Formats: sequence, C-alpha cells, structure tokens
Amino acid sequence: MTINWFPGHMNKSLREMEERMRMVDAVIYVLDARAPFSCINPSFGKIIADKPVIYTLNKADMVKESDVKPWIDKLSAGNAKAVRVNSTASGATKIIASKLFSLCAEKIERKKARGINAVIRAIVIGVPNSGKSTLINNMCGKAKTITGNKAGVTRAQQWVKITPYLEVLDTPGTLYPKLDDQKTALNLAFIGSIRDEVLDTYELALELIRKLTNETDALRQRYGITPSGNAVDDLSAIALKRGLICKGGEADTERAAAAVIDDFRKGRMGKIILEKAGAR
Ligand SMILES: Nc1nc2c(ncn2[C@@H]2O[C@H](COP(=O)(O)OP(=O)(O)OP(=O)(O)O)[C@@H](O)[C@H]2O)c(=O)[nH]1
Ligand SMILES: [Mg+2]
Repeated sequence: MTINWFPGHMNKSLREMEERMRMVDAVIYVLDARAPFSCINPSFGKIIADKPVIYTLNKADMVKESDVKPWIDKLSAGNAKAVRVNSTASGATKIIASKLFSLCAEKIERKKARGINAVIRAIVIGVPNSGKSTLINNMCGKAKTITGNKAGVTRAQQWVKITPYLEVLDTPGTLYPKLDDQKTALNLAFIGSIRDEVLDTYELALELIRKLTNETDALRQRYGITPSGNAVDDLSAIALKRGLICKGGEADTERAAAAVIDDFRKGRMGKIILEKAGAR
C-alpha cells in the first residue's frame, strides 16, 4: 500500500501560512505525541524560518510521560521550547500562553517602554487531526473553532482572541506534498492524520499489527491473542476473539481491521508511542 494525500487545498493552506507568518510573533507547532517526528512537516521549516516556536506535544495523555520527556528535551533548543499537553483537559494549555510571553519578552518590554501593552500573535500549525483547534478552544475556554475526530476538519484560517493581549490563528492541517518515507506515511495514517477514504483499512490494520507486535504487548493485552508473527493470521484471530464472523462462518477481517485501527486511535490499547526520541 502506497500512501499519499495532498489535496489542492493543502497547497493553498501552505501559501496562506507563508503569508501570515510575516505578521505573527511566534508559532505554536502542534505535534501528536504518539508520532512527533512524523508530524514535523518538512514544508514548514522554510516557512517558519527563525520565528520562535513552541513545539506542543499534544495528546500527551495517550503516551507515557517517560516516552514524551526525551522529545521535550530534544525539541527544546535556542528559540524553540517544547511542552506536553492534553488539550482535552480543562486549563491544560495555560503553559502555552506563559511560554509564548517568555519567548516574546523582548517585544513586550520594548512596547512597555513606550507605554503600550503588546498584543502577541501566534499561528497554530500542524498536520491534520493533531489537535490544533481543540488546543485553541482549550486556551480560550470556549468552543470557538470547529473540531472533529478526523483529518481535514478546519478548512480556513481563523483568528481567535484568547485575551486582549494574545491572539492565535487556527489553520487547516497540512501534509507534505510528497510522502516519500512510507514509515512516516504509515504513522500519520495510524494516528488519523490522513483521510480514511484514501487508505486501505485492511492493509493499514495489518501494518499496525506488525508495528505493535514488534514494539509492545498491546495485542495480547487488548485481544488476548499471542502474536504469531503473521499479521494476516493475527487479524483473523482478533476477529474470532471479538466474535466478528461472516455469514459463511469465517472471520470477518474487514470489521476486525476497522476495530484494530479504531482501538489504537482511541487509546484503548494503552499508552503507545510509535516513535521514540532516540530512534531517528
Ligand atoms: N486524547 C486526546 N484527544 C485530543 C487531544 N487534542 C485533540 N484531541 C482530539 O483529536 C481530534 C482532532 O482534534 P482537532 O482539534 O479537530 O484537530 P485539528 O488539528 O484541528 O485537525 P484539522 O483541522 O483537521 O487539521 C478530536 O477528536 C479531539 O477531541 C488531546 O490532547 N488528547
Ligand atoms: Mg482544526
């Protein structure tokens, strides 16, 4: 299975992001903590240039703290800071505002010397479904942006006033024009950053089983199966364990595939990180 998804509107989103970059003070770069490296979009690097960045390891509730910590250390350097956040927990994003003000201290002080209260503006960027809009709603304590459990929910940029001195810009999730590295593409598909319509659910579930067999005990714990080393057989075993049977009596592996992917995405297999900080 070769995964690629870069619809026309993403090109437009990248252009708009570039235009807006000139008028913002900082970047809130939202990464899914389950696959931080895969969420770092090579197209963003040039656009961000030397703006201060807050790498936000979002969905931190879905991974072990000990797995996120090395990413925080790795991503914090120079004018970049990294934080871990669960955007679904009330008040959890307060740390972002405080980091933003400290990254922009020079501008704040400069304006203050002239008797002006600076307004800090930040752009929120990231791959689809990483939780950008949820994070913004959390920052302002109100549902000001539309969120949803699938890729491509936000379709246009939207400014949101958090306080009189802090404004953030929600942007549509953007992927890479070319997903050359299929390992990255798979991770993005596992975490729901690629539209399901362009994916083969059955093949994706087999890849996820292969990945989880190698790296965790999740399959044994969730489904009570002993991974055999053959993903096709394992998916059948999962279907039978869950009572997913076709009319003819054989295992319904299509439904089992959808269940495996859904279980992973909803965190029902436990706290699993797909990419450790030291691995690449
Ligand atoms: N468990 C958990 N779920 C989260 C977190 N942040 C967001 N979500 C969920 O992730 C899904 C996607 O959230 P959105 O805020 O719509 O993501 P987005 O990055 O704005 O997505 P696009 O607009 O498509 O680019 C929603 O179902 C959220 O409830 C988090 O910190 N933890
Ligand atoms: Mg959104």
